[in-house]
Amino acid sequence: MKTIDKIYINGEFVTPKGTEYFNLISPTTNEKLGKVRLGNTEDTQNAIEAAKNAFKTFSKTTASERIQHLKNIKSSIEKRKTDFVNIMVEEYGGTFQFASVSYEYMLKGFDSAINLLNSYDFIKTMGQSEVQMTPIGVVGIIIPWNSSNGFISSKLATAIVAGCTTVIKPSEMSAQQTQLMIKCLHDAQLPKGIVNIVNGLGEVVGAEISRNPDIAKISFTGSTNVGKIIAKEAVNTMKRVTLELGGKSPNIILDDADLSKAIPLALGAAFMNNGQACIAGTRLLIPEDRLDEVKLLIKETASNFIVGDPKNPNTAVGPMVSEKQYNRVQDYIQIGINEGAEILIGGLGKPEGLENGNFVKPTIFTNVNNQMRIAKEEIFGPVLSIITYKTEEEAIEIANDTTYGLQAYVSSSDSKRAYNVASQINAGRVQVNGISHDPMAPFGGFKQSGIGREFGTIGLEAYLEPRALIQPK
Ligand code: TXE
Repeated sequence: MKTIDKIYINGEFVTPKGTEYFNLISPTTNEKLGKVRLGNTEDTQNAIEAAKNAFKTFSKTTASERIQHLKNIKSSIEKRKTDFVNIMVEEYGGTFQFASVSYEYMLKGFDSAINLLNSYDFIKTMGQSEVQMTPIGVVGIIIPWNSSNGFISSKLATAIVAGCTTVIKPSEMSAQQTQLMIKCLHDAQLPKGIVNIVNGLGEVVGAEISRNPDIAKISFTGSTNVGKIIAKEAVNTMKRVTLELGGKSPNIILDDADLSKAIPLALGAAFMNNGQACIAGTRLLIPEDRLDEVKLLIKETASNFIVGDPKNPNTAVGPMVSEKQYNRVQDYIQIGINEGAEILIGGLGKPEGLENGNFVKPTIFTNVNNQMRIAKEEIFGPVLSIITYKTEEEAIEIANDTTYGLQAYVSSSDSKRAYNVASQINAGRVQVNGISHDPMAPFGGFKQSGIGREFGTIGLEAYLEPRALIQPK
């Protein structure tokens, strides 16, 4: 049983002033793994103070100094691959496969950050003026549980590229993963105060970050509801916000697509990260006259999917992060049934032999229309809705008929045609004939999927403030 009773402020492990604990529960067995002591408002203020002081010097560091810090963090993370993967599997229930890929992405993220520092022009000429891209200040980073260390590392790396200092609030449910990351950052011997991490509740630590005038910008990933709360609070002190929120991503399979490729991809997109992914492809748009073929192929493909112990390297879908999340997904499956959708695979309840954990049967609904709640709302579990269409125009219309716009998927045998369709979808990223991650491409959403972008040059500029120096000719 582990007790995590330290937070990280000004380069030191300190005991929080907050005295409450949060229990860490295994998603796989529902046994208690340990507990974490939660920071309070005063802890958050101390962290912000440390970041504010550190900013005075860190904002003036050179590109080569920042590159060295990024290299040090990367090498420290490289020494602990097994721990990163195992703790993610144990604490969060991410599959071994997913945890391994996430770990590799983390490392690649540092390479991209170093490339960015080598290539980005912090002083530009615009018109007849010199435009200096200056670090914005202390950045508050508020993140969820579904890829905790991935979010910490990518947002922190961008902050370091920009010359910003940080106060990070991860989810209380990710305390062991956070602790491991803190050890790596500490071993990397970063200058004191450039990274401060406070475990705690959203309404306490997150709320203080949102309201404190010494935070210049917030980078948030999480639910659309909490994103709105943060944005409302942030406006009081004119903090900049980058919000990466929910999604209900459409996956359009065009009538000429090779289904033997498109269907496994569709299931991969729907069930990635146990379905707990903002970019999950949760609405599968199928040409009406290929529905029977699709159903057959889905049943065949899904029958090979292993649901179960996330430690097993062959497992495709592990448990939901918490009992609360399990119940939420069950509620949505019931809603789908009540709305008249038909279950192609899966359904209510736990898979046989997995009654102890928060396991959901991966569920695919047919006979869904785009106005049903299961097609409109983010479920955040392995639940996929199949919607049929008659024409390409109708497919695009259905894809765009959503309040979200984070990601979309298009499959076609003709990549020019796929690009043409992709160009008409209102989403921040469209994956064409596959799924990949490009850490230099902007990531973020149209509409209620958020504000702003992370990654690459566009993501970096959200951590910078332009200052134009102008003098009369
Ligand atoms: O997310 P929250 P939750 C969606 C998904 C899921 C639902 C609820 O649909 O079922 O959200 O998950 C902090 N001020 N996503 O409740 O609440 C909180 O402590 C400041 C989508 O876990 O959005 C955590 O650190 N901060 C998503 C972070 O916000 C506050 C990923 C995210 O938690 C706060 C996760 C407040 N008032 C869930 N309240 C995605 N897009 O990837 C909470 N927080």
